[in-house]
Amino acid sequence: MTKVIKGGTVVTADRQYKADVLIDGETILEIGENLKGDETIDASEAYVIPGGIDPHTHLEMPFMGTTAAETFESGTWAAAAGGTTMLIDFVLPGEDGSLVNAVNEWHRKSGKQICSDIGFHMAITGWSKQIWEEMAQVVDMGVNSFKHFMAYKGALMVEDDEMYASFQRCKELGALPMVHAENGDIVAELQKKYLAMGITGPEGHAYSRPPEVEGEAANRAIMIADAAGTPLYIVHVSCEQAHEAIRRARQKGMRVYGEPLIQFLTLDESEYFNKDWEHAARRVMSPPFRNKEHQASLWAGLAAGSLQVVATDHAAFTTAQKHMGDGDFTRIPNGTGGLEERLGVLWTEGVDTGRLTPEEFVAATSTNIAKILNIYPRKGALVPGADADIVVWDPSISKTIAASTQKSVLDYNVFEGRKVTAQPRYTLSRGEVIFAWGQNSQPQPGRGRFVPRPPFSSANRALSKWKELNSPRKVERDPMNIPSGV
Ligand code: DUC
Ligand code: ZN
Ligand code: ZN
Ligand code: ZN
Repeated sequence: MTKVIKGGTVVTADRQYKADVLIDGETILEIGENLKGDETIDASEAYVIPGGIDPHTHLEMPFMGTTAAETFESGTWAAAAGGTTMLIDFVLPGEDGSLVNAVNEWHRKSGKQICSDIGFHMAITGWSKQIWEEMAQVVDMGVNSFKHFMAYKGALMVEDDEMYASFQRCKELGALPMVHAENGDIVAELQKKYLAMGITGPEGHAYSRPPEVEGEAANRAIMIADAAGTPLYIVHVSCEQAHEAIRRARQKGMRVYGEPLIQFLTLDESEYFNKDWEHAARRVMSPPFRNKEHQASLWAGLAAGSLQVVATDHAAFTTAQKHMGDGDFTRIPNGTGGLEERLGVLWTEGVDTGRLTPEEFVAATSTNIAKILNIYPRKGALVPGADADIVVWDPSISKTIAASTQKSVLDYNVFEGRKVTAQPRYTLSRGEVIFAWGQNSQPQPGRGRFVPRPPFSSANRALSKWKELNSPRKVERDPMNIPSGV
């Protein structure tokens, strides 16, 4: 069975051109003029883009005494409705601390539910011989990225020596280290300080996590990555201080990647101040929203290429869950939604305003992260042989974002009332239409697949020591890197 997407303007990360896209089964067969297929999908007056990839979600994540409300089913449906055909979810180790068991648990939770394809990152929340060993198994299971929390002291936070050891292990295994960059010690001090001052509401969350705390951690993580000889991916970059660290590192030839969130680009810190408790608490996430100067820095970074990826950190807690933190901002579950809105809001605030070209939009929502996570060109590209994850992106469909019409299970939307100027006419996942504008049918849960991501070749691993690392000599396992058994 073939399908042809007809009459649209194909937009990739580097160009736009009029062409039809012929799909055979699950993959793209040909891109060219006057193509014919068994079935026709109309793309006239629309763009044809690679499906969005959201590299940062927390579906059904146990966190801060509760579990994120978005399920793999509702999350992948919401994603499809917004033009996102793949998401990468963060696996957190459970009580037993086993990474392998955690990956299996995420497969168990997600497998029957997912409506589109997914991948996993693994979180490193401590350090032991078992973790060191299991990291190799996790890479064999198709997970080639490990995230380190520099915040959440007493819970998820890792120390510098642990991070250094883990980064070296990543280097050996061809995996990409990632960090949540916030200085957890300073955050803990500031939380105590503001609570002691009687500031207990959500504004205390913003006060206790200033940009300096993020900038310090970003700089430290970059230096540790350089010492370990690995690239580094910094998740949820919210401020100029972290962006500056990334810019500087890249200028020196280091492979450091930065991921601003759609929320940080378009929502600012005024959401926390002089607002009712619920309004502010629904927007509590870490790092918090910043002021307009920081937003301008992030937009500039996307245009200049010093920031590469726009994600959501979709961690959806209902209003009832947010109320768990009544009377103490440190207990408000951290997280906001955005999976369904990411492309529409970025198009409206980025492309419509002239801040981004359509090609830069495609790069930031799909192509760049596919390259960074080693799934390109199977994902993130419109080329023959690639998975037919494709969106017919229609700049004549506008809508006003409202919780009442979203696919997400949340009972609110942080973008409520915002008008977006383009939406998917069709979303295809491996050749199947899983969303059509104006129709409300849900894609089949369980049709999605886990996409294993292979380890990187040594050329991709190198940072500033790239010449040394790039030599054909196989990297020896370094006995100094084996933890003494905590
Ligand atoms: N930040 C959040 O806001 N939620 C989930 C985890 C994180 O780092
Ligand atoms: Zn984080
Ligand atoms: Zn996150
Ligand atoms: Zn309450």
